[in-house]
Amino acid sequence: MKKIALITGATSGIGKATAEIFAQHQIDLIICGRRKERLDLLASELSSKVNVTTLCFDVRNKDHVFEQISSLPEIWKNIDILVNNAGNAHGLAPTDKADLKDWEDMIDINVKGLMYVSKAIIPQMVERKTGHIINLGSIAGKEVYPNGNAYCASKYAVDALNVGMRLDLVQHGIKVTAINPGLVETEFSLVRFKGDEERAKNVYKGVTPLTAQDVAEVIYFAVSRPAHVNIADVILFPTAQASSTIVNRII
Ligand code: NDP
Ligand code: 8X3
Repeated sequence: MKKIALITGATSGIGKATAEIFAQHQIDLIICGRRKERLDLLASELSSKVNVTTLCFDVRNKDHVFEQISSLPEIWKNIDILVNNAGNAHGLAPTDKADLKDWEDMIDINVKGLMYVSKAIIPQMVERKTGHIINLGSIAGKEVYPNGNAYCASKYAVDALNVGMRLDLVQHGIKVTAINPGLVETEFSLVRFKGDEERAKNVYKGVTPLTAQDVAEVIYFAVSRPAHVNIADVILFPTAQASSTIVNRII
């Protein structure tokens, strides 16, 4: 039977690449993000392959998240796969200098946003005794690095929520998977450095980083395992990376 996936942050990077690979494998899509034009464009590109609908919301807006998800027509309500991907880093500065608003945004988006979307979708999975939740963590949620402070805290929270979901939802037959990448070249660094293209490019200087497609392939691998197999937790690095801080740059 055809499955339905809801992907947050599908307008760019890992979320967009995941939507594309899911469409190639006949998974119907609910694609989400704030940038409506991008959602509409992606929907029109993928709708020759699968059924696609869009939901435009900011994951920080709790009421809007619940309204949008409950507004889905009946045929879209049975979501089999939730990809909790929306998120970003904002800033890279030491604790004493970091912007408090950046810190608040990362907690509001990466942690609270993921909680709102999950709480809006999990009840029907519990009722149907099936479902698969993919949470995008990060190596930043396994090892803190200098100046990573609140971004790392947000991804450590995702790591804990991932384990918590798996422990609590196992009795309902729901799979929960964490995908924790290292360096992936997307719009991530451009957002982190507030549009500073030079600084964003430097993050990947001398390395071949992962692509969004590399991560999406691992996500598709996880969702395409047989019913009795759950990929619980994956760390995914470019070959040149060994930890949050050890990167073999050839410059
Ligand atoms: P991108 O910046 O390319 O994509 C981020 C996506 O999140 C966009 O689609 C954006 O959509 C969405 N998003 C951001 N803020 C909000 C919001 N407030 N409400 C709704 N959607 C939002 O980055 P990546 O693809 O790299 O990041 C995806 C995930 O992967 C994130 O959780 C990130 O932390 C994680 N990750 C990334 C790594 C990397 O090196 N790139 C490594 C490890 C993990 P829109 O702006 O349209 O709302
Ligand atoms: C993104 C990877 O190392 O920039 O989560 O934090 S890193």
